[in-house]
Parts: sequence; C-alpha cells; structure tokens
Amino acid sequence: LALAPVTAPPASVDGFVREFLHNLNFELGVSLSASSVNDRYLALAQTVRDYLMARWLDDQRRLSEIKPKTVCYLSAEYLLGRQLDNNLLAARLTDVATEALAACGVSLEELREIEVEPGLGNGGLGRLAACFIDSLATMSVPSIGYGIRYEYGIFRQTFVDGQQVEQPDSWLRLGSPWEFPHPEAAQTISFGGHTEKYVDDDGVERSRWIPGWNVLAVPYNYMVPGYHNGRVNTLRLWRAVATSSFDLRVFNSGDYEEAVRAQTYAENISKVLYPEDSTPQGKELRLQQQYFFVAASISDFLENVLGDGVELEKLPSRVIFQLNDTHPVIAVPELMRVLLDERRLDWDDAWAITQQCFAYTCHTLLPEALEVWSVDLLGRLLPRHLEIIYRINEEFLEAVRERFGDDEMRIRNMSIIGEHPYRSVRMAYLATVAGAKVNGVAELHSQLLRDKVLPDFDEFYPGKFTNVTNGVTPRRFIRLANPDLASLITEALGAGWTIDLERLRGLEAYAEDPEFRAKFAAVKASNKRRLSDVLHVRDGFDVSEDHMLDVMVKRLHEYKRQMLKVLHIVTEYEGIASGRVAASAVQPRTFVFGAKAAPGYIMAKRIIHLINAVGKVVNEDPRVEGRLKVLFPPNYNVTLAERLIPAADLSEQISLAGKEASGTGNMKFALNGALTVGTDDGANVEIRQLVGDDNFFLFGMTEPEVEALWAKGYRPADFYQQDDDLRRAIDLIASGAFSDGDRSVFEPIVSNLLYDDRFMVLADYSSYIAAQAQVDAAYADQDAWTRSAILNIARCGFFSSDRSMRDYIDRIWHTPPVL
Ligand code: DL6
Repeated sequence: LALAPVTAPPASVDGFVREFLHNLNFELGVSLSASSVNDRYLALAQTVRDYLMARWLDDQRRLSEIKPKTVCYLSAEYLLGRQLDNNLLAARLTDVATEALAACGVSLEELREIEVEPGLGNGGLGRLAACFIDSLATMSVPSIGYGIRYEYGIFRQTFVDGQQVEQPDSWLRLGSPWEFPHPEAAQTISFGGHTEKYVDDDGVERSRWIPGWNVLAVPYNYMVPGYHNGRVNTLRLWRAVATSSFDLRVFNSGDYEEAVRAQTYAENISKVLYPEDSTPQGKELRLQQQYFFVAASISDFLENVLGDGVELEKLPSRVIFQLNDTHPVIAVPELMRVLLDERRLDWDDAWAITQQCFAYTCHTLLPEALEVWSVDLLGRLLPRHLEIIYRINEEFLEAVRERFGDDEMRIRNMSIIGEHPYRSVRMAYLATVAGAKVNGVAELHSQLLRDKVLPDFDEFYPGKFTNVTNGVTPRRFIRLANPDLASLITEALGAGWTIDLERLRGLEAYAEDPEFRAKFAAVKASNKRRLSDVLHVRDGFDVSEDHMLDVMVKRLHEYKRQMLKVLHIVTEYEGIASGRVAASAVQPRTFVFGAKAAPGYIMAKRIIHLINAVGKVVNEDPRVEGRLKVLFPPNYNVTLAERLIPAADLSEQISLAGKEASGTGNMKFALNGALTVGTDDGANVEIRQLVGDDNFFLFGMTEPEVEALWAKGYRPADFYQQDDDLRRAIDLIASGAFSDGDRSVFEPIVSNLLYDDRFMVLADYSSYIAAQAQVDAAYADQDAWTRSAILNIARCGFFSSDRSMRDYIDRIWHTPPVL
C-alpha cells in the first residue's frame, strides 16, 4: 500500500466537488456555509494542486531515474502573476471547476478576483523569467527555477495628491496556497569570517573558509505545470531563517530586542524584493540576497538533484546554470569554491567544469545598470569568493596578455577588477569570462553588446556571444488574458496555435475577410468594456468604447521616455485649450499609463506627479469635450496588464534608440492586436520587420543617429527654440498650468529637459508628433486599422517564449525535452 502511486482525483464535476469540499472541511476547517471567500479560494487552490500532484511527483521520480541534463534558471526575480487561472488552464480544469463550484453555489469569478499575485519581480526581467519557466514546462524540458521567496514583493503603489506613495506588499497575509515549504531540507549558508591556508593529506596547499555567521535557506517549492502536457516542473524559492531563533540567555535577561536581533538580521535577507530596476545600489543586503539564493541552489542541485556517484567531470553534461542578468553571478566563484574546497578538485579541473556549467544573459545597455561590487564589501562578506575571483582574473589577464601583448589599456579595460572610482568586481565581466555563452535579448541589443559594451571580450572569445530574442507566453497573455480573441483564433485556425504560435500566420488570410474583421473589432470593443468594468471598480475610471485606447505601461524610467508621451498629450491639449484646434477635430483618445518608479528615483517620481497633474487638468477642462482623457491607474502589475493589453489599440514603445534592451510588453501588445508607435529600439526592430512598415508607426532617431548627435554636441534648448509646438507645450508646463499656478513644482523637469535631456526627448519630439498624426489618420479608417491589427497578430508568432526556449536550447543549453 505504501508503494501505491499517488493518483489524481477523478476529473469529473462530482470528483471536483468532493475534493473541493474535502479541502474546505478538512484542510481549512470550515463548512461551506460558514466559509469566507478567502477560505473558498484557498480550498480551490488546494484542489487544483491535488489534481497536479500525481504528475508532479511522477515527473520528479522519472527525472531522478533518467538523470537528464537540467536547466537551472537562476533569477533573483520571478514576476509570476496570479496562479489560479493559469494552473486551471494547464490542467484542463477550467470548465470542470466552473461547473463544480457553481454546483456548490460558488462563483469562480469571485474567487479569481481575490487572488493576490506574487509580485516577486520589478518588471520585464522578472516577468521574462516567469514566461520562460512556463515554456520550459510546456515543452517538457527538465528545468528548475531557483530564486528568492521575498516576504514582501514589489511595493503596492498608491497616489496621494498625484504623487507616488509606496505601501508594503504583504502578499502572504491571507495564505499562500501554491507553495510547499520544506524546512527539513534547509541549506546552511555562510557569510563573513576569514580564510586560511593549509596543507591537505596529499601535501597540496589549499585554502579554506572559516565563516563568521550562518543562515538557513529553507526551500519553498511551487508547481510549474506545462500546458496540456501533464508535465509539472518545479520553481524553488528560498526563504532565510535564522539558525538559532534567539539567544535564550539574552532573552532571559530581559533584553528582548537584542535577543531577536540576530534572527531579524538573518531573516532580513529574504524580507523584501530590492525595489530598484536598472540602477542597483551598492547595498550589502542585496549582495547577501544574491549569494544566499545561488549558494542554496547550487548546493541543492549537487546534493539533491544530481544524485550520488556522479563524477564531477560529468557535471556539464547534467546541468547548465543560466544566469539571469548579473544578480546571480556570484554563483561562479561559489561553484569554484565547492569544487575546490569541498570536493577537492584542482584549480584547472574546477575551472574547466565551471566554464561549461554557466551561461549569462545580459538585459541592459545602461552602463549604470552593469552591477559592480566593491572589493571591500565582497571581501568582508565572502572572503573566499574574493580570493577565487582574484585568481580567475589573474589567469584571464595572463591569457589576454598572451594573445594581445602588454597592452595595458586593454588589460585595464578587460580586468574583472575595476579600479575607479573604487576597487570593485565587475560582475558582467566575471559572467562573460566564466560563461560558456553570453546572450543579449534582442538582435539590436546583442549587436550593441558586442560592439559597444563588451567589444574586447567579443574579440577575445570568438563565438561566445549570441542572441536570443525574448518572448512571452501565449498561454497567459493570449489564452487567459484575451479569451474572446483566443476563441476567435481557434475558430479560424484550430487549437494548436497555443503551443505553436507561428501558426498565427494563418490569420493573414483572415485579415482580408470583412466578416472576420468585424468579429475582431467586436472582440476589441468587448475587451474595452471589460477593462472599463475593472477600472471602474478598481479606480472609479471609465473607458469609452469610442475612444482610441493609447497605452503606455512599463516601469517609469527616463530612458523609456514617458516624458515624450506627456509632451504629446500636452501638445494636443494646448491646441484645444488655446482655441487653435477645434476639439471636434481631434480623434477621441484615452491615454492610459501604468508605471511604478523606484522609490529612490526622484526624477521618475516627478514624472509620475506630472502625468497625474496633466491628467487632472485635461480630464476636467470642459473645452476638451471629453475627447482626450488621461488615466493613470495606480499599482500596475501583471493582473492589470492582463486586462489592459487586450483592450489596447495603440502600444507606446518610445524609448531612446539603443537604450531598451528588448522590451516584452511590446510583444504582448502586438500579439493582442495593438499597433505600435515605436522607435527603432530593442525588439521593436524585429516587430517592425515582421509586421511590415505599413503596420507599425516608426519615428525617432536610429541608434547611430543618436550617437552622432551626442558626438556633435546635443543642445536640447535648440530644439525648444526651433519648434513652436514643443515650446508651447514646455511653456505650459513651466507656467504652472498643471500645478495650480505654482511654477516651482515641475521646474526640475523643465530645466532637465532644456539643459540636460540625457534621453533626447526634445530631439525626437517632432518626429513623434508627426507619427501620432499618422496614427490619428490611420485610426479614422477603422476597417483598415483592424486589418493591420490582425496582421500584427498573424506575424508575431515568433515572439512566443516557446521559441525563445528553443533558441536557448539550440544555441546555449543543449537540453532536449524529456517526454
Ligand atoms: O530581458 C527582459 C527585460 C527587457 O525586455 C528590458 O528591455 C530590459 O530593460 C530589462 N532589463 C532589466 C535590467 N535589470 N537589470 N539589471 O530589467 O530586461
């Protein structure tokens, strides 16, 4: 009996009802009639888990027997979004659950709405990781996602007088039914202390680390179900727990605060998601977080997944650790430390293995986002790792010298240790030296990475650099987010497109079919109504079906240029308010923003304030006759994205060329039939190539033009002087028109634009305004617009994260599916 396999409950309505009521009664301890909505949600989540459990356990057992090469995706962020619907869909349970709950008098819709999404990521990078693990499960690729179980995810954004105020995100407060804690499997993770030399039994001189303090890393496992393939992979997130919860002696002496200090210190490691995006601060806690989760993950893989008796030389045939940006790069010296100090390999063998076990994805081009750690801090927190990094660097620079001679400039430029403004470890360089492959996340980004960011490394390591263009999961971002569009596609093409997105090509023919276009337009209109309902309840906003829905949602960052969008809105408004343009001549538009600013990023917060201030004036001015509307729902997250994107007509992707590594929102919009107004940047370039110039509104300088203008000397004030519309828009902001006459409120924004403007908003303004005029003209022909929208969908199948995974497998991982 003990060996009987776990079986799933019967996938019938009756079976589901029984399981649901059992969980409600026996796991939550309430009767149906006395249960709260949260009780029912928790019981439902447990029921879905029960259906997935047999497959999960079976997959773990099979994989431990087969011992395939496994992708260990190391990422400090996973922006998962809500789990319930995704898991119901993957397990083909949506209909059964709907019926079963209805039979119990419970509305699935109501339960859906109370789920709190785990916001364990800042933006694109974290959401990409979530798309990737979905695709890996759907493609039956053996993989484990490793990360951190933050107690508080990305902050909840509220607006007070139009300004961002951050609230803690206590996502665990009402229970967290999707996780499986395993305190018994905790790993001990060490920090601090010192190293010492010793001679081992074979007479070999070695180093060892005598750590100063430890914490426990407790694994929390999450199911990652594949779509309709019965596969369930694992996401393993680590929580920090103090080794001894408090010092009883101190506690007994009455000093409670001191007694729990060590506990608090240790547990802070997984307390909060670092709220920075792109501009890492040199905070000790962040380095602790990084080392904490990679050390636990490597140890977990070696001890629990790899299994006994595997020769370490064979490690590269069993694992590839994919480094999601520089955050997990401290894993490189950690694997070296384990191989050298714990497994007693010699340096050359350990290094040969390590170099085959890692690959590195870079997600940025901004120099300030390339992470460095001061040697002081690293040496204090991880002294043995610093020694190892020094030796890696020594040997690397020796090889560079051998190849290029004593070119000191080159040596200084390539050294993993930087000297200015302080001695530091350049994590991107370490990852590049150690990684078997290095990839950028869109064609243009990968090219610029090779040509501009790491050119010496590209020369030194021919063939190491490659590109894998990002992708998004069609399950969450089409099937779940846009069910009516999904049905329409299935009606036209059959069901296979969800796992073979290139099949969307078949829609090209339908773009020419007036009946299909009418159906598509009806879906868009209904998505706008649905969005309006959501925003009405959430924020008291209404969205009119007759308005073009023009959406810019992404983190607030100057390089992404929300400011350019604001100038467009102010230009449109100023035209009407001054009487130069009749309100009736303007295409009715609702502009929607969604954006969080990093709490310490003052300029980004000012821009949020300005957007809200402009919105207030525009929305309340009767001269506008309601034809322009600005909505800025607070707390943009995955859940809101799933409502906004399907309703959008126009997708704003307007970063300065050469700054956005890829973008993934741009792909989600195009796949939901929004047309893009965008620069030649990131994955926009590939979107435009695929959808064609006629179905994309291109504007702005190209990356070489940006460079040329910088080289020549960029003077934003010249653009202000020479363009009447631009001058009027900036003057209106400067006049206090959006700040109750107080000119000082937005003065820092105005002077930044006029005298600095690092991201060249003013230089691209006129081209952007011209593109927006084309957008207006195109939207006037609704049928032609709809045709373009359908063509966007038809031609964007390339942007499935399944394709990204295939590219990683072919170019980097070499980890075939295990069916
Ligand atoms: O690759 C995912 C995503 C890209 O789509 C964005 O273009 C890029 O800005 C973002 N990068 C980061 C960088 N963080 N750090 N370091 O979030 O990655």
